[in-house]
Amino acid sequence: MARLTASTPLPADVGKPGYDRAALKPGIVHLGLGAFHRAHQAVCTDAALEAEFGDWGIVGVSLRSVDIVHDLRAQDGLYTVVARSAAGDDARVVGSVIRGMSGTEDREEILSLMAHPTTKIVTMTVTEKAYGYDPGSGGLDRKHPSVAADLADPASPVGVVGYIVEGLSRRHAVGLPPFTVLCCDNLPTNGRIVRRLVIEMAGARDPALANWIAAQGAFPCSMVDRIVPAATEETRERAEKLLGAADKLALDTEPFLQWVIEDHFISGRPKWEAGGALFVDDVEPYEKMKLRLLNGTHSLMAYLGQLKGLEYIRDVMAVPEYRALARRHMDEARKTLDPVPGMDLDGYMDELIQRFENPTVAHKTRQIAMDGSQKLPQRIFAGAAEALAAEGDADSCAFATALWIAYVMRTPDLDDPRRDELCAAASRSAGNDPSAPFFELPGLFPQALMENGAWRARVNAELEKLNAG
Ligand code: CS2
Repeated sequence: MARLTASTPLPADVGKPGYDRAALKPGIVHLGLGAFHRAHQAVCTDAALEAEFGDWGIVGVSLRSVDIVHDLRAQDGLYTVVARSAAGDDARVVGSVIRGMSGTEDREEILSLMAHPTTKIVTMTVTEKAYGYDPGSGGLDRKHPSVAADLADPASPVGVVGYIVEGLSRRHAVGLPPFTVLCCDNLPTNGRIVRRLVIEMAGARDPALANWIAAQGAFPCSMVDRIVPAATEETRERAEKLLGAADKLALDTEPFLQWVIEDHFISGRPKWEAGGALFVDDVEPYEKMKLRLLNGTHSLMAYLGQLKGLEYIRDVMAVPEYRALARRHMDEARKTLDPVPGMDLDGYMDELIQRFENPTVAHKTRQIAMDGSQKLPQRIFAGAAEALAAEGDADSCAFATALWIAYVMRTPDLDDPRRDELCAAASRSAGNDPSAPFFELPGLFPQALMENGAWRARVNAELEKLNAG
């Protein structure tokens, strides 16, 4: 079957870019061309362009992979997103990504584009582990491979922070304003974290550059939400049937999309509100809500599913006892949240349950279970520490922690950047304090949890139950 390209005639029931794509010029460089970006920000940008056309085309950069970039070129930047629910499939061909580039093949071109006057915003979705953030110091983890490489050779970056610093440095050198840096990863106060990492790395090469970024830069925080499972052969086959053309980049997702952004942009932005984005003064309450209610519960279910042999989140939700555990976790996490402006938290939680149950979304527990060391601090541990400080209940967080430890102990091919340390901890686990080697890992648990004997005993009790069962 012929490949999807700009000249493919699309069926009437498939959504398509409602603007003159040939006239679209780049204004955004996006780092991290994975499924999440393509089904979230790119979709929202498509709607923004339709509502108010402007020079906001996205040049998508994959820092490592070349295949996706080649596929994108072969399809003129086009791909399909199918929003799936029990009510049916809603397919849309997205046009906002006008080009792909790969860090492996096109580094110089990427940096030139970042330093070009037309680039107004650099956005990213590179996952938690890519930043080289040291939660202990709040700054750069100088042992992180790409951080170390970019500190040693800043003009030829390989990591996300290195690219941003080199791009900003080139703009500084020619008297251009900085681009706005918009982080779209699941980190709390993501903009503030990235700002600190960028300024620290810039300061290591040129204090004047760091001062300029600190004074002139903009790093709005944002909370992003859409469940986007990794694409499979089935995803591609479905898209092919809907389109009548082959699409190697097709994605399945859910109908839901949320994006909450601090409205602080140096040189303008697309009309993202047309795609459902909400602009607010302070994203933090929304981030906490999402990280603790959605992502925390997701992680709990992912480890539970992995331990019980359940492949998808929807399978975990189909077991009444496990569904109740998900609900219990949300009820506990909710108590640690401040009011969230304009949000009805009960309604949000009910909707989450429905989203997790969506029978048409095949979200693998294995996918969510990866990188636990990078995810649990903000999803589980921070909320547990706050709940205990307020003399509240953190039993479900103890249960989630025990599930993760049991999963680490039983998974020989663990997918986590701290794999070696975690496996070493697992091999030291023994006696009546089996979680102790995990609590000893640096920069993982907050001090308050490390020092809370009663909560640790609870983790151990849950772990023993899991190990016995
Ligand atoms: C998931 C998230 O993989 C994971 O860890 O919890 O990717 C989740 O699906 C998204 O944050 C939803 O917005």
